[in-house]
Amino acid sequence: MDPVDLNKYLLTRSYLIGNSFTYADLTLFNLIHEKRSQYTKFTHVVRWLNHIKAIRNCTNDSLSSDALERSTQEEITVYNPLCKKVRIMSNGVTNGTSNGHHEEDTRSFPHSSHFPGFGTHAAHHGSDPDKWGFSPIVPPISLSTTFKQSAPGVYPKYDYSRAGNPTRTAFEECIARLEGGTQAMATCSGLAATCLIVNLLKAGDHILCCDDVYGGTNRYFNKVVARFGIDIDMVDPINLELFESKVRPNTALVWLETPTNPMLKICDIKATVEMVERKFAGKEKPIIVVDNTFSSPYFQRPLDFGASLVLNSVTKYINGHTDVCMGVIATKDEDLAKRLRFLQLAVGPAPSPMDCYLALRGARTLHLRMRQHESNSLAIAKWLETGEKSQYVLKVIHPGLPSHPQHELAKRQMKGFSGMLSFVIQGGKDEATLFLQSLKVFALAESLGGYESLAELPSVMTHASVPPEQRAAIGISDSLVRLSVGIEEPEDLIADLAQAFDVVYSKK
Ligand code: P1T
Repeated sequence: MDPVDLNKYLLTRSYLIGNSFTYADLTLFNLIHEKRSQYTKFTHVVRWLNHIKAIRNCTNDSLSSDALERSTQEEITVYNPLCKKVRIMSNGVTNGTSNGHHEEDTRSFPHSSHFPGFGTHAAHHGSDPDKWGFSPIVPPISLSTTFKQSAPGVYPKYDYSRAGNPTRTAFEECIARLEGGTQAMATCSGLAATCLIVNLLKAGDHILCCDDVYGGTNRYFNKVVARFGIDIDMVDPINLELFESKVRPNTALVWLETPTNPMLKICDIKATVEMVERKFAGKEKPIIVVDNTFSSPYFQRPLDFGASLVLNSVTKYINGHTDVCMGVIATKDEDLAKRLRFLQLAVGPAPSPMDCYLALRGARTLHLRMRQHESNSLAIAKWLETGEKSQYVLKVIHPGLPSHPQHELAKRQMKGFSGMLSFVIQGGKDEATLFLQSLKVFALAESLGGYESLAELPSVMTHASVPPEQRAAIGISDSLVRLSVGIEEPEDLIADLAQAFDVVYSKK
């Protein structure tokens, strides 16, 4: 292979196989190094490495190679499929020695250990230009509600857009990949996704749900689903023994939300899955659902821990621009996917193609936004906990803080933290209200996960429908403020919070 062909091969291959590099590529790369003088120039390899660096952390599922760091022109670090570090020097020597000795991966939590290839998959999945016939890089918005049939009941893929639509498929393919699933089903809101899942149940079934969930989920379960002969128990998921004790023989659905809204409790997904498997050994197991909305698939993949279904309110981080209301369910379980696809058609919570287009566009930058949400929210959480106004803050709840009671579990289960945090402000409802009204960069509004910072009072806004005694038991008091930290400059956000504290407490 001459140098030019080699370059072309590597670059073309990186695109053709979804920006993934196989072990074979790495071997080829090592071979090139060994035979460099005969086959190619070092500059070609450097160009290739720069290219990989641009799409770093791209791997395929099995024998994938290369999160790659190139520290200098002279020294290049490759992470091979076993996540061992191999250093390659410009003189062709591997790892400073000629025997290719491997070092342990020393990358530190958070960020640096995110799911391999996430950014590349987010940017490309669902968009294969060739599937449309005219090779657009961006999937078209397909508005047609119906599709021509060649004979009654004979059609290539779609017949009616409630059941499926090409733009929706593009979005679903992307999310299935990002969640580590094989299939995804999009809906017209996050709650519609919840509703679709509940439609898998029947009268006489039991739902075991964690006690702290989005207020709308609580309301739907207790005020709507309960009317159809389905019992619901809402239990603290941190107390696994208690949680286990509420499992019944007719438990058909175990519902976790993690981190929870708004108390940011961390449910142990793996431990819950193991408990359910133990209790239902040899019997039909309940469906285990994890609402991943507060984390997004960038930081947490519940299917990897054995959850049957993962749900996201796309309205939040996945779309990320506060202009689409949608939901999505992903799974690896083909039978559940089939049943949910039937329900998409039979129940009808279809998202619009326009929204699918926007949500896919949002998903393309999920990884970039999540990193900024994380660093901004951590900066704010630390400032609230120890900064100049910390005397006005009784408690800060952020899973990334060592003070969070489940910080260690959060680090095990998640690759990082989103922009969500809650804190208890000194005083009561009046102080909290004045604080929220005084914010200038943060908007006082429900919802979360958008590029812009939002603040709210769960007890009278997102969780107003939760009965007061339940709110009190969970800790949703009138002085619990929830922040959805956006991607603005962190110093501007901190200055905004500081001036709002001044407004409230200068009056004291
Ligand atoms: O709003 P919708 O797209 O229907 O998503 C419902 C939903 C589901 N799951 C979680 C964890 C959520 O937080 C939400 C919606 N939450 C808000 C609107 C909120 O401000 O908390």
